[in-house]
Amino acid sequence: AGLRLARDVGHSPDDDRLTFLRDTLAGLSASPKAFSPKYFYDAAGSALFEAICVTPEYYPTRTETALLHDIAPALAATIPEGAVLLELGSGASDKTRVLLDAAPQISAYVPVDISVDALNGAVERLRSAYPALEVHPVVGDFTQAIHVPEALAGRPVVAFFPGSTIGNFVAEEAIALLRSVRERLGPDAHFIVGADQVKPIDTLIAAYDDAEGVTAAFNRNVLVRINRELGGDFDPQAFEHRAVWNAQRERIEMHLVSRRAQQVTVAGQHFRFAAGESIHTENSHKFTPASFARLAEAGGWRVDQQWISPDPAFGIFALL
Ligand code: AVJ
Repeated sequence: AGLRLARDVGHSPDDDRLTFLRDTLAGLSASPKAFSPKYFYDAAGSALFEAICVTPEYYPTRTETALLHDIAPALAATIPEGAVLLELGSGASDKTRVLLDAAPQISAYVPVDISVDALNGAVERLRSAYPALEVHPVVGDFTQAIHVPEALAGRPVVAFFPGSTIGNFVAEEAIALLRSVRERLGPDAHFIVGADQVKPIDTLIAAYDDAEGVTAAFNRNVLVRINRELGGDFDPQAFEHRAVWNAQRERIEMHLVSRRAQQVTVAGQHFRFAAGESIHTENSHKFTPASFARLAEAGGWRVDQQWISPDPAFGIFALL
């Protein structure tokens, strides 16, 4: 309702569709086939992710939220007076409220998210709950769209990247993202990052393959989205949801595995699948305090403080 959303310069819904098309065709032409997890988050995918967060198996959201509550006073003490809180991949902005409640010195909030639907709902709710807070939403891919709006220039900046979304990136991409946050926000910026921790494999697998099949529906939804937005003819049920632990790379991988030999058409182009052939749809890297510190340092930051929850272990890292 009357909500104005900033877009990063040069980006329009048409550009977004073309980028999605180009990435999808490239992913289906690659070997092994792969998609970027950022395309999960259309309106239906964002809603399915919210549903995943309340399954009994998906511990990260409730664990991180509880940890945030526990450490809120300590975190708030690190946040400068008048700070701008800039959140990468803000989604429903539920965890943000814990910080906003604990740190009333935050003057402005800049949620950056690829899903306009998720942003709309979140911004409306935040504006009514925090009338004194300046809210400047930005629609865009946070790997490209990180900047403080002109109107807020000069205020101290605290970047916030909860949810272990950093785990979606391979090390090289995560380092590039950390570096770009540093470059764009300056040497005085703070960065609060949530990073899920390595733990027993059965706990990890269950979190990405819940009994009710919500994660399976979330995974298949990318095929539904391709059908609708790009003119595809995927039969989503002809693909099995699979979550596997890659021990060498310390990550959960999600795949969509073709149940049979089949051909799929997207935007007039044909792609063959062998029986058992997979599309790799997501990586969720898991960290230890040591592996996360190494990553942060490679990205131009150092860990100033860290908090790890009791099992299931989840980490929040304050970087400077
Ligand atoms: C939103 C990226 C943090 O990797 O755990 C949840 C997405 N994928 N279940 C994650 C997700 C499958 C989630 N992140």
